[in-house]
Amino acid sequence: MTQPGEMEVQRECVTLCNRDCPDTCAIRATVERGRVVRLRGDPSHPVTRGFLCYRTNQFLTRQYSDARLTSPLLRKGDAFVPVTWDEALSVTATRLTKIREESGGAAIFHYRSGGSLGLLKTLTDYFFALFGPVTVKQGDICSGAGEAAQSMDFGECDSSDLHTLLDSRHILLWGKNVHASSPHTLMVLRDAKARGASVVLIDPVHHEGAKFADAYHQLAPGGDFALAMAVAHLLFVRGAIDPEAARYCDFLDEFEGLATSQSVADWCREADVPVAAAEDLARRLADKPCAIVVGWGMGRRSNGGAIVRALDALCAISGNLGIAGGGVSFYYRRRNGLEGALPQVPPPPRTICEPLFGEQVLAAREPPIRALWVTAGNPGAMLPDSERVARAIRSTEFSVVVDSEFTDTARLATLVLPTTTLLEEDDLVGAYGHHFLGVSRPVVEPPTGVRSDLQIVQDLAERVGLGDSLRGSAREWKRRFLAHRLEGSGVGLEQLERGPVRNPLAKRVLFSERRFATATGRVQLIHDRPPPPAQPESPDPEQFPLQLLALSTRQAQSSQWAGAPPDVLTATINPTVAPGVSDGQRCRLRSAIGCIDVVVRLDARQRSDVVIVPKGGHFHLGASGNALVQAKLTDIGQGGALYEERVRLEV
Ligand SMILES: Nc1nc2c(c(=O)[nH]1)N[C@H]1C(S)=C(S)[C@@H](COP(=O)(O)OP(=O)(O)OC[C@H]3O[C@@H](n4cnc5c(=O)[nH]c(N)nc54)[C@H](O)[C@@H]3O)O[C@H]1N2
Ligand SMILES: Nc1nc2c(c(=O)[nH]1)N[C@H]1C(S)=C(S)[C@@H](COP(=O)(O)OP(=O)(O)OC[C@H]3O[C@@H](n4cnc5c(=O)[nH]c(N)nc54)[C@H](O)[C@@H]3O)O[C@H]1N2
Ligand code: SF4
Ligand SMILES: [Mo]
Repeated sequence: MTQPGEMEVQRECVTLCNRDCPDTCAIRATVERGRVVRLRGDPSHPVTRGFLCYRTNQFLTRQYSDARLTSPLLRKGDAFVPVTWDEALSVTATRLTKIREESGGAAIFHYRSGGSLGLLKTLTDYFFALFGPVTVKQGDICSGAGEAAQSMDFGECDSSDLHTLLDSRHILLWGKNVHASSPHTLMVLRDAKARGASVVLIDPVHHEGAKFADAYHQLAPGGDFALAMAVAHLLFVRGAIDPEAARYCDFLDEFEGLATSQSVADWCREADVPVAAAEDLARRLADKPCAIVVGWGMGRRSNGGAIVRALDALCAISGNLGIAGGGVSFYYRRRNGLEGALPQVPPPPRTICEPLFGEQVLAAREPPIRALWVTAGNPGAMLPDSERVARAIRSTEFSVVVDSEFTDTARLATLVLPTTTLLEEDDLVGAYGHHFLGVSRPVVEPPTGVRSDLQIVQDLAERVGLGDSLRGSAREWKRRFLAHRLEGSGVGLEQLERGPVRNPLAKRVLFSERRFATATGRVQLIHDRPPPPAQPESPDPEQFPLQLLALSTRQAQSSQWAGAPPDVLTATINPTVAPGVSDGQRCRLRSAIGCIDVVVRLDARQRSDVVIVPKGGHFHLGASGNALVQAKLTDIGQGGALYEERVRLEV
């Protein structure tokens, strides 16, 4: 036993992974003499089941990397110099207060992304709302279209329990790569298969899921709306519509009109699949229960919202909504019961649409955006039209980036503030891929010189006269968030500290009463294709024949790589795209707005109209897909249409 004053030799701690990932794993960390030496998944967590993904298994190299920031860095000309926290925060308080006095809160833009899913990160939003209110982002680069689609159709965006997939006869993975992006969902799919379910993948890209699936339909990118209409057409003509559908769906006749406005063969031609693909999906939807599991990637298109709405409609008319093993799952409401926990704040004076960050920050007038504060995001690498995003960040007088790494965005900032990592996090975390809630707790203390987001805004709040509103330890804030609704439902802090708990407010089977939070209480079936928003002109498809897909890779969490980030991206293409080009050859990818070097990987299983690169490459290395991608919006929800940029390969 350890004596007082003696350092423990070894201990094991449990925390929750806060990364922007659906799985929200419970991590068991082994700590020896104050240093984490091993990470593994908690075997007792029903979703984690004892393993972590590749990128978090490798996290200790990031945690203990020399590149870790441990001091505030203030720009002096082209260089950054280390400064004390006192200097960093007093400069910040002075500059922000002056800008607010001269130009109003709207001249300050607080941008927060998903680098940590901890709920306490919203306290930075809270601080800025009280200090300003300031300009904030609107829309969502990640899931804007899909969330808007489900909110329109059902009045909310949530899912039945992940484990209800064990009741499915068929599971349609529609535009989803669980092997790369949600490995713990894969385990549930394996169990469902062992119980007799069949799994089908619908995806233009051939990935590991294609081999895992019992059937694979490799449709044209963005062809999903047409394929869904072909399937709906078949369901209508075969009388495979739920006899009760008219009771809980509005616009059933109009939806039928839309689906049958074209022949099945014509819809399938549009989707570039054989009619047999639509037949296969119609048969499975009629053989209930059949679940549709919708990927987030597919919605990142200018018809992304319409696609998700079409899948919602398929699920509804086939009678798969509201039954265990059915459903159309896009997102799990990870903040259920935690929304609205903070006191009401004044609305923002202005918003910047996230996917249009570069253009809108540069165009902002009366007042212009004079200051930027970035929390848990790396827009310099992850937002489209990165050259313009960089210009926008540089155009501000004062920009602060809070991060543990010297990211592409940090490189552009005036001031960089070093913060904690997921192993030092003290927060409350809900998942967007299942219904378990939990707390993260520091496994080790952060290095000297590093502060949490909460400590940073608390110190700043004290300096600008808002100290009272932000005061409290992380644990006290967790308790305040839980007191809002969850404690009353039986989930208290002590209970969460013993281990993750299923959110009692989440329904096991969503919509089992077939009542919906829409104005009429019924499903709103899509019956018109929403017109695409006005967009930058598309380049000539003859000159730019490939669609660029910058997709999740096992090696990285967005721009956070397990090892060194690649200095050149691998571009996977079908060999017929570039006859004469050999595997491993260095080429260039060019779009209407940029050009990057790539190393070609030939893969005959891919379609000949796409090129696949990993997402998250670094801009300053010339290895970011977003240097090529124009900033475009999805049809609804102000999402980013990221996956339809036209490019060509140059030898
Ligand atoms: N390893 C790893 N895991 C991650 C992340 C990461 O960066 N790395 N990021 C996390 C984040 S932020 C998110 S939002 C989730 C993302 O989770 P997903 O959205 O599931 O993301 P991806 O794994 O990129 O899979 C998207 C799939 O959509 C397909 N797709 C693209 N266009 C179309 C289309 O038009 N139709 C159809 N049917 N399919 C299409 C792509 O080929 C790809 O297989 O993953 C999280 N998990
Ligand atoms: N072309 C293309 N672009 C894409 C995508 C794509 O598929 N293709 N995917 C899109 C998607 S789905 C998403 S969600 C976005 C992701 O975009 P971002 O959210 O910007 O992604 P990250 O690169 O993970 O940046 C998060 C940063 O937060 C930091 N961080 C981690 N923990 C903390 C913390 O506790 N506090 C603070 N202050 N910082 C922390 C990390 O070090 C990291 O630098 O990118 C989008 N961009
Ligand atoms: S990134 Fe996702 S899969 Fe990996 S450990 Fe974290 S929650 Fe689990
Ligand atoms: Mo995302």
